[in-house]
Amino acid sequence: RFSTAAAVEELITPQVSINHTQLLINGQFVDAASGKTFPTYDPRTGEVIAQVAEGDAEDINRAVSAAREAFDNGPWPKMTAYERSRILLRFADLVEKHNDEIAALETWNNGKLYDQAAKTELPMFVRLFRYYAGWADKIHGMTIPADGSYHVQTLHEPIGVAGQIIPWNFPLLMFAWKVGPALACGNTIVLKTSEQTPLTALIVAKLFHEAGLPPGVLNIVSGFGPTAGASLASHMDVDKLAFTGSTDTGKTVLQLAARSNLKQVTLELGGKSPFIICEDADVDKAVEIAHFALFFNQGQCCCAGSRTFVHESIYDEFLEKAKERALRRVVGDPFKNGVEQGPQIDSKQFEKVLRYIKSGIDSNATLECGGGRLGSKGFFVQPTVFSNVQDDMLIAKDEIFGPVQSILKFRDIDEVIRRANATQYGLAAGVFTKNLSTANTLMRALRAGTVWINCFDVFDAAIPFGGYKMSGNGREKGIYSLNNYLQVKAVVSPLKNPAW
Ligand code: TXE
Repeated sequence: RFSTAAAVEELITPQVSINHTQLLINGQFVDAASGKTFPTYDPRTGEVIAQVAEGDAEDINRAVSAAREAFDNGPWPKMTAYERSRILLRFADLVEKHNDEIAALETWNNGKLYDQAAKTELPMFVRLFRYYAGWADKIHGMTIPADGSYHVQTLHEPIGVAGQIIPWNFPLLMFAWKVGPALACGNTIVLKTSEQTPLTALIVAKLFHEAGLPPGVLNIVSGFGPTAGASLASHMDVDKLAFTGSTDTGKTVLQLAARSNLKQVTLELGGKSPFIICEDADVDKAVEIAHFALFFNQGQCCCAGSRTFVHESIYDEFLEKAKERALRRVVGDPFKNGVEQGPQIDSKQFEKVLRYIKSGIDSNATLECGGGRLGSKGFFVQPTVFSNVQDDMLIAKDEIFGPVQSILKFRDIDEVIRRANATQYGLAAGVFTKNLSTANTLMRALRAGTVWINCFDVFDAAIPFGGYKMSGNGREKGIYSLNNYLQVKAVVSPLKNPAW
């Protein structure tokens, strides 16, 4: 039924070379202390595209020492905020100049659409750094009218060395969400990339140094979670940890932080976001947005609209059209024009998605289309739609992180609010209605960090993002993200000098 199967067999050769595979510590590319490397893959084929230095505890120690030295004694904290801002701006210009080659590497290592990387994600990356460059010289404290004859002020200071652990679904955007605010506030960083996608962070970090970033301010360690990641989370000389990934690993890093030095932790974790389509919705438009909300980025989005709630009065029409739309979805080489869906990131995620599809079938949800692998190599999955999904099925409860749409029927607003909120997660939600009071009711009742009304996945450097409940804590992007990287110091002095 999928006319696109052939498209995944003939692949375009990426027009980019891989020049950087070592760790970046103290401004230098270096091998791992152990000399070890690990393979990184092309998800279109499952073939190795490079061997990358494998950082572990010793490399994290080296990187944290460099970041500590840069914070305590380097030029970075002494620089004026304006100078820091100009480095961020120069960096943004350099990335913009190399947009297409960086995007090609992002697609090669991740499998996301080249068009999406080149025309949306890289420009968004640049925009984020320009946004944070704008903040660097606008961060300041307050004077406070306290009781008594005292002059009271607050200083907003960088926290120190920030450890950052990022996932593979948006390697560059996750880099920008974390590195941008940390540097704007004057911190230094050790960033551990995901073991699936170590390549693009290395090129952009090199460009950062070309833009004038002093050595030791931004250190990049490639490596695995239980080794490099755990060492960073439990390091005694890391002052702050920012993590994006699964809820289980979020719990682990929070424990590691608590057991070591109580470093401050922000977490951006999984989700099972409801997308609620009300009875007055224009069905064609709702189908298109709900399709995008789930299938975007191969379904590998923490905020994916993975529970499509449809009002019973339009359910049958919606279902027919949603299935038709999924069957039209073009799956193939993400480098090709017109392709809408590339491969899943790796065999582990691919198998996980197929397991959830099987669980949907076993629990008697109706498989409307898809349900299997596409092609014979790489990690392509057929766009899959389930109807008759019930709240207690695993496919309605767990984060599948793949191109699997689950459609659920509802009768009235109170019922859908209760069901939408009956989840351990609270990252995002979508509402589709023409009725303003329905939109207002749902917007207030849904327990999620973002509510999109008549749209989905609208992101901006200034819009905060983060979760309620087990989707995490803290907010990234926007003015709120700066708090994650600042200490507030209260300074108190008598208005008149005491007579001593
Ligand atoms: O996540 P992990 P995985 C969800 C999604 C996906 C599932 C598993 O459902 O199917 O998580 O993906 C590092 N100490 N999300 O296995 O393990 C790891 O090296 C310190 C949602 O990729 O959470 C990587 O850099 N660090 C999500 C990062 O954590 C550790 C995006 C994420 O990996 C560690 C990705 C440890 N013990 C997956 N173990 C989102 N919120 O967008 C692993 N890591």
